[in-house]
Amino acid sequence: MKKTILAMILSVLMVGSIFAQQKVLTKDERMAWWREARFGMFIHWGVYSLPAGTWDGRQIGGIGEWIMNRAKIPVADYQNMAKQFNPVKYDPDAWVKMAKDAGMKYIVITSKHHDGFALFETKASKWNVVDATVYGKDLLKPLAEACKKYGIKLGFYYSQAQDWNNPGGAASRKITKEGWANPDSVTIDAYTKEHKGHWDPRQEKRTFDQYIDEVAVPQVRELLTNYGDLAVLWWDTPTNMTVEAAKKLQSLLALQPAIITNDRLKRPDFPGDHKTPEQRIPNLADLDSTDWETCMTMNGTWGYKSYDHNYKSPETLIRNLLDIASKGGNFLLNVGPTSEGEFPPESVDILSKIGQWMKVNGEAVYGTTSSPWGLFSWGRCTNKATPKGTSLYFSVFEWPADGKLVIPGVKNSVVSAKLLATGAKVKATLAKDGNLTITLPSAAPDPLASVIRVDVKGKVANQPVQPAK
Ligand code: JFZ
Repeated sequence: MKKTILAMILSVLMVGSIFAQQKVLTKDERMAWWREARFGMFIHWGVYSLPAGTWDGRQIGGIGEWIMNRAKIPVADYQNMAKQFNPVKYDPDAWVKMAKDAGMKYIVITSKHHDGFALFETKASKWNVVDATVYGKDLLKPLAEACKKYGIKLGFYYSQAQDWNNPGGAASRKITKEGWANPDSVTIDAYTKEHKGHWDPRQEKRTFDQYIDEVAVPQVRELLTNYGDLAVLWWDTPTNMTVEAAKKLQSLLALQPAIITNDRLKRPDFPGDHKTPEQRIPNLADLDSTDWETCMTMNGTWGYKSYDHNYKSPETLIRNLLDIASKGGNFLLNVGPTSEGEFPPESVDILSKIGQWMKVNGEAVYGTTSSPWGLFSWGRCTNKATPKGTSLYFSVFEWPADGKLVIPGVKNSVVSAKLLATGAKVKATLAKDGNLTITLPSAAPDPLASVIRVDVKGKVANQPVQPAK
């Protein structure tokens, strides 16, 4: 008896001292690396990469990871299909290296998407890569190791509410235009209407609350415990979420004191640390001081679809990144690997082209803050405080025909100006009226986006947004 009491007192003291050592971080402290990073990789990977957009010989419309819902595939059939999931070419080291070489600073991967399939070892459900596939190994452990090796931050996407295979999980019928390749082809049959989105009685063998307690909460605890330091927890689609369920999930985040979360746990009471505009870049006028991250696909789907080759150009994606950085946001660019575990060749090519550009021009992105001028018709601006003043980065999309770039309202004296692409100095003259005229070579040195860095003295005040030449 005495021993038990002594043991209890000791353990209370130990837990107390662990908490005492744990410094509570402010939001600014937690967000510091994220605001500096600006660019990350989203990875949507799961057993949906195996049908890759085709079921029963039919091409299923919409985004690939929704195939089970879109084609109303019965639970047994979907799980039977998944047994063949065997990503023998999965090379997490190569994945992380591709992200790093592209200039990305963090990775967010779908640990469990709406089909409920866990890419990790879990005691809460047999519906996971170890127990339900021939592959039989945790996919996230080696990714976490590779991220550590290359100094890339790792985040987990977790679909906390929607789960079409673990009984009790929600099934959304609400289809927003964003995220769907062809919203017109959506049909909702009478059964799913009556069954709140479900299409298989097996999906209703538990209540939503039971699902939260028996699957979501234990799995999120596993994710926050078994993979070392986690940078981000990316919730998604709060269908049917209750405040109680959200509180349970949110309280688990204390397991990772530095973690950052998004605004998709439950709306509107759980805003998280940042907003998540999807497939679009917000207009300047719609932004407030809240941190934000645009997530976007390279083609038209998040999860791999064998026949979607409609990729955006590296030029568009680099300009998107510059547009986003000029407005103070982050860019989370998606890759949907194949069921064998490879990035689609188009994605590999795009990543390497972005990487080549970032190697030369990355300083116009990392650690920058939004443009003091708003948008220019010919391009974008980012800026960064230096020990002596400010570096202004002008990214030119439309090269001026007369070789002159005029920036109005400049009050700081110019120290130097150069093209990042060639390193060549350019003439930058500040007139009395505040017009800064940069004289450029006749052709753009980089067809994707040419950056001119102008170092000025002092801080640069925000300018009234005005259309510039
Ligand atoms: C969700 C998922 O359903 C989709 O599969 C993908 O993972 C994507 C990143 O997130 O889709 C959404 C979520 C939110 C909105 C639209 C699509 N939204 O807020 O408009």
